[in-house]
Amino acid sequence: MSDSRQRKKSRKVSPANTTVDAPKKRKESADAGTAISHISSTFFWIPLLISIAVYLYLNPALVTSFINEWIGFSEHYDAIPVVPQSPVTYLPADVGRRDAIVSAFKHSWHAYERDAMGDDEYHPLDKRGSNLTETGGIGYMVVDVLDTMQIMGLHEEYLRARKWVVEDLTFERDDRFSTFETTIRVLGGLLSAYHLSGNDVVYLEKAIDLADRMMPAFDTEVGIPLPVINLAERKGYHTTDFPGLTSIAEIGTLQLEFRYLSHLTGNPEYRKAVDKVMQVIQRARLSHGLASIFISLETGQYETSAIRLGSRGDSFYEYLLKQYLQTNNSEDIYREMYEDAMDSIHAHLVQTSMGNKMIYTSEIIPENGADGEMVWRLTPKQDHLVCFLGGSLMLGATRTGALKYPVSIPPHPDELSDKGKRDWETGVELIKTCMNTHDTATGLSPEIVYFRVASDGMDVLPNAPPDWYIKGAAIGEFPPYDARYMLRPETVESLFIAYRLTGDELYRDHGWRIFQAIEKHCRVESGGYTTILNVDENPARLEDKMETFFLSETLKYLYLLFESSDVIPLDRYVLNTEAHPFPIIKA
Ligand code: DMJ
Repeated sequence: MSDSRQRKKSRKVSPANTTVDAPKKRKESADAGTAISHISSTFFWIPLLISIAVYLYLNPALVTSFINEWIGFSEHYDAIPVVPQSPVTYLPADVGRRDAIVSAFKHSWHAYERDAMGDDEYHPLDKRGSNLTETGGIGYMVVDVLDTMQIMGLHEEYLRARKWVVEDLTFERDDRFSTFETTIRVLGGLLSAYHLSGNDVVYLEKAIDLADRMMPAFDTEVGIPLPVINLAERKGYHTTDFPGLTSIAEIGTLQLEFRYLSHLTGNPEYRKAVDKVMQVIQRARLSHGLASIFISLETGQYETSAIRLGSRGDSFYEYLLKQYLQTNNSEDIYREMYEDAMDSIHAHLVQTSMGNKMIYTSEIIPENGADGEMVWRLTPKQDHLVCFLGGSLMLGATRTGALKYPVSIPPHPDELSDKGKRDWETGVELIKTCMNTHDTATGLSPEIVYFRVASDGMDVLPNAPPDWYIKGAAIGEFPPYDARYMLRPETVESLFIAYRLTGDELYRDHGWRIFQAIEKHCRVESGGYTTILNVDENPARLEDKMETFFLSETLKYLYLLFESSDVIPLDRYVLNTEAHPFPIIKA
């Protein structure tokens, strides 16, 4: 039974029963029939109306969904409900902050529309667009951003974007595109736009066309997809940098999209292709349970390479949990793989910093030892990308680590298993650490930080930072790559999840501070936002690029952080790694 239907049922039964019983008793002791009738009518209707008013006050989602339905907007959130949402789970919007995020979105989108409509990427300083290849755009920006406009209720902008999809979007492009990026941004964007539009078939047709062009990438020896695809040729390719190899994030972050497409079309081939990839990954498990970033396309075995939760590794771990959630917690194999991975992360990668005892994650890197043998070195390096993990661990704790479901908001310790408590605590601490990396001249976090360890020799330096530093950053020199902030979403993604799971205003305050820092240092007055080269430089030097994930993820997560919790509720949606919401489906 649906969530709202269940609520409607209880509204009809319980208040009416109690109010009808009370006047009946009075009737037995009264003499005048007319007076009884008047009193009973008064005592019937007033408590009933009060009960309904109280009930609606505690369940504002009922009112909003009724209004949405009335104005024809209901399909946007009409997903399959998994569990009834308890009234105490409702978190109201912070309207002022939420609307400030919408203004930032408009500031970006209108500039892109003015200067580069339809191009894959946008350069706000030059006021121009560019494409991934010379054959023309594949809707990288427009499609990645459709659902943000739907969620924010930007109807005019959305309709113009939809028109572009109908009239101009084509995947008949004779060049090579990343299998992974095309899946998470374009296929994912089309699928969520399809759902949120109430099944506008335009998006599903485009999604099928795109997926069919990509399917040949899976025709390899063991079934793991080639990292590059020519969309016009319908043919997969190796990369020139790492022929014969692909990365674990690239092959482990396709599953939500292809499975959802199978669900929508009834065609099992998409699902079978990505299921096979998961079987290869499962068979390749290394004894320590962690994934090296590279895997051989020929053998399906891991290559000796770095082990990390950042670039080339990150979203593989994210999708282990989300595959379990997408299938309504029904496929235990993904739960087992996720729990196994989280155990290994805790056993090998989670560390405590020297100064303020902050929790962070290390990488493990293969190197040549003194005798020429291969040795593994623990490296205290954490990418900004790893900041997705705090929220992911907290979300996992309330699902795979829950002793009852749903857990309270925030969960009571009795509601979590020991591993659930462990994951929750690590998640909370990792978010604190990620927030601490915003303690820079701009208030923005660098792309990569190193945590201090005894062997780094930095304790001989005056003013050595107590916990972390940006490697290679020196006053007066061109900033290292690590020092940049490129409008990434991972910290605000975790803040959004943490807020929804705790209701703790601290997370909204953190998100607001990050947004204000973005406004101050990344905003381009003529429109758009851009990358900054050094988070420790104020005023910051700019680099002319506004990534699509700024609009599809960073601003969407910020918007959802300040929006009420009945918009994209986490018990009904799973967000792909590019923040495209898909409804949780029954297996
Ligand atoms: C996004 O494209 C996705 O989140 C991906 O998984 C890795 N990170 C970028 C944004 O930082």
